[in-house]
Amino acid sequence: MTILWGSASGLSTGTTLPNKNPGRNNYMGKDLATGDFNGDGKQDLAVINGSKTYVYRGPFKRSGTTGTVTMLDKTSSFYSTALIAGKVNGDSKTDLAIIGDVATPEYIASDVWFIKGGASSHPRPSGSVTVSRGHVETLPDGTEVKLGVWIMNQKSRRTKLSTDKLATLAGLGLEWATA
Ligand SMILES: [Ca+2]
Repeated sequence: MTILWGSASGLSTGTTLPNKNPGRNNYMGKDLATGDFNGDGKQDLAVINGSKTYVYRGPFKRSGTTGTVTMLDKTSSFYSTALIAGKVNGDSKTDLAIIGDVATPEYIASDVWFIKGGASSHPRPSGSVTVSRGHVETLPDGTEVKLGVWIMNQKSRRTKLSTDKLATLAGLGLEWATA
């Protein structure tokens, strides 16, 4: 992935970012989102590389050096597919939603991680949202996800969900997933 530098005459020379997840089918840059995730005044970059999301913290130098790079989604059964950045809560930091697929031996489902911006861009899912039973979420590519029904289904079979999955759902504020 290459950063092209803006200049008075438009985009000029580029700098290639270090690939933290090299592999034949990993496709660094499948999706990306920018913002100041840690609130230090420097723009950061969230990038999907393979099935994992990485945050490259600014500042970015023409030599190719960046701030700290962190892999956010460390859950092996979560596969990042899209990123959306925006300021969701009232602080000055950019927050990040990671959309992805969760794969278990029984099924594949869509999932979203909401990650609040912060000093460490803490990698665990956090925050909460109320979703009505009939809610349908439309993704950027037009795909419709029946999120309300999905959550009801998870709740009804909560005794069969993996510990990882329950922890993720509990972290998103779904109290029935708390042990
Ligand atoms: Ca920053």
